[in-house]
Amino acid sequence: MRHLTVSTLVILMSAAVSAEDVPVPEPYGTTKSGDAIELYTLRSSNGLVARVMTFGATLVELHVPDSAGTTADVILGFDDVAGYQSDANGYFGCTTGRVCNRIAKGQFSLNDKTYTLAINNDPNHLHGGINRSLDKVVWKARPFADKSQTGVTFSYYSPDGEEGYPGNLQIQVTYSVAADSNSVTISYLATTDQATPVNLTNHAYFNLGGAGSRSVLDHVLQLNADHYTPVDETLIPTGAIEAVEGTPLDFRTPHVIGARIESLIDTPALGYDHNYVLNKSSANAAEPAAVLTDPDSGRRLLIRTTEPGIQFYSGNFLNGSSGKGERTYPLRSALCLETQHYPDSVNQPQFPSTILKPGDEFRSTTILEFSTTR
Ligand SMILES: *[C@@H]1O[C@H](CO)[C@@H](O)[C@H](O)[C@H]1NC(C)=O
Ligand SMILES: *[C@@H]1O[C@H](CO)[C@@H](O)[C@H](O)[C@H]1NC(C)=O
Ligand SMILES: *[C@@H]1O[C@H](CO)[C@@H](O)[C@H](O)[C@H]1NC(C)=O
Ligand SMILES: CC(=O)N[C@H]1CO[C@H](CO)[C@@H](O)[C@@H]1O
Repeated sequence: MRHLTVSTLVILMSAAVSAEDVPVPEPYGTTKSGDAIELYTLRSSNGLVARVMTFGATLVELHVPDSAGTTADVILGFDDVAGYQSDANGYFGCTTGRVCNRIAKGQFSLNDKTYTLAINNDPNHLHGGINRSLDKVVWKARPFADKSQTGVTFSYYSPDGEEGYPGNLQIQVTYSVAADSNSVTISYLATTDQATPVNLTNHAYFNLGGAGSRSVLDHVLQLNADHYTPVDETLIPTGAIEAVEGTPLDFRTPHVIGARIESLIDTPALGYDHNYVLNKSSANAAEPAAVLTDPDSGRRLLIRTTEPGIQFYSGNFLNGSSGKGERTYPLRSALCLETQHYPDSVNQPQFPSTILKPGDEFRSTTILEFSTTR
């Protein structure tokens, strides 16, 4: 009987998600160049609330319940678009590309042509460039809702030569929240008319105790990775794939993040900032890549992805600048788990390819699944 009541309720609630629940745009400020930015709110019936905006197709807020049912916003960000255009923005929550992470010396060759990109992370190219990287452009939004989910599909047309990359690239990023879940799915689709490197990620900074909590060094992390890609002094992969076994990078079983970080502080990465090679049984399945737990609040995040790699970054450049609601973001008060192809793939023939060809589709999915430990 109780069962029947619950399922009837679920059916009623699902039926209640109709055209009127299609997320409506709210104003979120104006960019320096005068573009009006819109914010959309996606909700699940379990208390998860995600907010996304047209500037950079960015995940702005992500509220999830703790063990006691109290929600907190677990990602770093700002109160309006002006914050996202300020120097204090370390790619918070944005869509990163055309190619996330670094390309050595901002150069690559494709079909006998050499391409030169902006050097914005001396001596390398980082996260798609300077003025027109995907995190800094205004995307078109198409909100949607049906019985099972609500979401927004952002689209952007990047013309041939933008930020130095070849090909007219049509990109879509969809954020969706399943009606009766505590998860957010982020999926990407891109097509081109000339061969070009593409790999897109979301750059959310998490603190499961709530954005603005002092540290993530007490969070517990597990990564489904036996190997990583070691880097040189400019953080470019040497091309090797090495075992994590016997190093502070070994998160094959759960480890407290702060337990072994000391030995990495005097390295060029200043802490954790490493690409892990995910253990995959198949190239396309969205398999578990990482489990992050905050023992204090009991919040847990499971990340699944179709990507072959994940960058674990321990917030080594956060410096106490202020964000949402005047909270400050001190050193190592948040971390990123960026699902991706391996850095500098375009110059590393032995790494999985990131070249998208005309007629092919770039597709990639990452799922952020929240739960509690108690
Ligand atoms: C932190 O770094 C940002 C970006 O470099 C800079 O704009 C800001 O002033 C710094 N804040 C503090 C508190 O040092
Ligand atoms: C980026 O924009 C700034 C400010 O508008 C400009 O000074 C600079 O030349 C631009 N850089 C590139 C690489 O386009
Ligand atoms: C990865 O897969 C290998 C081979 O199946 C297995 O031996 C190893 O334990 C797996 N690693 C993790 C972290 O699960
Ligand atoms: C797993 C995945 O989606 N990776 C993509 C990275 O980019 C290349 C080129 O577009 C795709 O072929 C891969 O599928």
